Amino acid sequence: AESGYDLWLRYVPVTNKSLLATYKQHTVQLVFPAGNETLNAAKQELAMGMKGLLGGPLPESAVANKDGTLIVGTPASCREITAQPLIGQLLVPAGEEGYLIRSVLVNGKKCTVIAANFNTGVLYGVFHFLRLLQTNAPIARLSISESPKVKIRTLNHWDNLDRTVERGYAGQSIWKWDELPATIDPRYRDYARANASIGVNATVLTNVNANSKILTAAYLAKVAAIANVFRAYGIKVYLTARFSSPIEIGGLKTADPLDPQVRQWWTDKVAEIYKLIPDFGGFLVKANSEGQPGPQSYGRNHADGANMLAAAVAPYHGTITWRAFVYSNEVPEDRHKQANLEFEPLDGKFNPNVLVQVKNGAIDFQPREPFHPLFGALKKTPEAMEFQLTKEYLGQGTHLVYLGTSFEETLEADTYSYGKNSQVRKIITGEITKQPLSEMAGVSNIGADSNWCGHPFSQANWYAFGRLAWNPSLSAAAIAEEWVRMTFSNDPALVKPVREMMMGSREATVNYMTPLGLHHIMAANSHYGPGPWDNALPREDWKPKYYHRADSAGIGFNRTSTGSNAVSQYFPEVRTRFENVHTTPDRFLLWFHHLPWTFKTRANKTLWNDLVDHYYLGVTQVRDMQKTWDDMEGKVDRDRFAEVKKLLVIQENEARWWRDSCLLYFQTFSGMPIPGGYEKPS
Ligand code: GCW
Repeated sequence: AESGYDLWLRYVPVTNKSLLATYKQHTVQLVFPAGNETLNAAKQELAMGMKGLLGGPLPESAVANKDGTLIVGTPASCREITAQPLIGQLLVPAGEEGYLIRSVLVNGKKCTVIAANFNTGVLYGVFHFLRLLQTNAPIARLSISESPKVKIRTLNHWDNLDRTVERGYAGQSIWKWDELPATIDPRYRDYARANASIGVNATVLTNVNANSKILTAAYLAKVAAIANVFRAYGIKVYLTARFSSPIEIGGLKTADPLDPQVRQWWTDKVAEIYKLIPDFGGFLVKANSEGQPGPQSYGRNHADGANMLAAAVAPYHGTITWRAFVYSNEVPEDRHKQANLEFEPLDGKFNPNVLVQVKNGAIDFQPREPFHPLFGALKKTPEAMEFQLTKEYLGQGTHLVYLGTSFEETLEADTYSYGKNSQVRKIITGEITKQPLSEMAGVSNIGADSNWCGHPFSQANWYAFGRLAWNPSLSAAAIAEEWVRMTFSNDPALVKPVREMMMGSREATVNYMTPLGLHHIMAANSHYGPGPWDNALPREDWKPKYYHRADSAGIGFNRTSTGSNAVSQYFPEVRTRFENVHTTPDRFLLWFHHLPWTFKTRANKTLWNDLVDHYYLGVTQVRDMQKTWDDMEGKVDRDRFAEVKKLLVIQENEARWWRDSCLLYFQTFSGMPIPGGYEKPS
């Protein structure tokens, strides 16, 4: 039975006869001397892949003496590569993690070379080569050169030490703290393989709502055991640091970042960590947000806090990623503005090994948000991207929502921070900011479920994240296609419809949940299901009314200069576009404007009718997804077919639940009818 455990690394036989023949022609034998754990990992993967895809491992040879030899390694590991001056030249721009895959003549023989400057690049190159076969791509004339555009490509696990996962919908945490370090779950290695296959090179093992216990000696030994597995795959381990750790596990009276004893405590703690884990990556910190401790508790600011930790890890080349997701204990006038208000004044005050990590939007991983106004606003500080892979506000474990399109939308948004064409992606990579450090993080959707991510299609979000962190210019559609081919099949009758279903899936969810710029109208606490009505939560800004502001006059959050003026935090071109209702794109209409129910939208409808149409369209789109999937019967193994089918039934039900609840609720304000021709809300 197909459990989905193998993710996109299934390595099933190539069925197309003529392709199989050419693939075999180009993989007649293997020259791959491997003398260390990373090269061994790459070699094992290649053997596994070849066996699955082509039916057998390649015979090994010391020299390239036949056409069709595959040569793999670095100039240091492989003489056939050392002997090629051209390869050496081409490798210069590949840097630390890059690689090339080329069809070249070696000793007069037609060979394929997978070469890198360093071992991890070889591993990445091998995965790329396997991907070519997995996706049935041609391999006869290759001239591929790749290197990552972002330096730190990180999964953020919101995993707790008791194995619960905050906003996790795929079972318990895969980190089995109770049996570590003695027992090493084989799954850690498969996790590393999956990540290396998409270029993820960093993982934060613990929740940003951190527990200081992770920094005790007993837990650090467990962390070291995990790091020992990941090292071969080029993955560095990071931890979250609870700011009050010096008090909680250090016995100090304060955690004031300017207190010499506190600073010494962190210096010693970091030394202890690096003794166990010489390649430890550093810390991710959530401070003074949602009740977490932080420097502000001592009258200090984010830079004081970050720099204290940065100084401690700097001698070991560690980094500090400091989150800009700040949400205070006092009810803000508009929480949209808080991050810019707190961080803009600190630009230039952070140590060089600090990154500020910004969520894609200013509220909180909504089905759709405009890009965060902090992107491009910090000119002297590297800004890291934080995307969410786990679908907290997006149907969680049950709805099929491909987030590649959502990531792409944010990465391609133009901030105008350095003039026109200052896309978010160029800020993240450092292309226009010239920042030497860069990072993209994804809040993990991984758990102990047999298929890792809960919904079979949620694996695509992990995959898309990794591919975009490697190269933020890739297209969501191309990534979806790769994933479909590797995860399901290369059958053209499956690839195109399933890819298109994925490409439309997020828009469908926006339509049945929060169309036209609505946001945060989910059920309280769980954030699952609709909840636009009042709730019993104790704070005004925890009630959906704070966001949708519906009344008899209209609906929407006025964030223009006559309202909260959050638009003022965007660069002038963007600000003016959002300030004016006529230049605000439909998708952000109610995000920035409070409009009368009878307002005429671009579609030349009343706002009410447009809203109704979007909610109904969302349901129709889910039904179309069901039809598409039904056609895949027999083209996908029975287990995964049945599981997705079952989940789509739930999704259709819940899309109607969303539509009907929201429309019936908003109708109490608009007092307008559902236009004729539509099925009745139930
Ligand atoms: O969206 C909120 C989530 C919290 C999360 C927080 C954050 C880790 O509801 O569960 O806490 O964001 O990103 O810090």
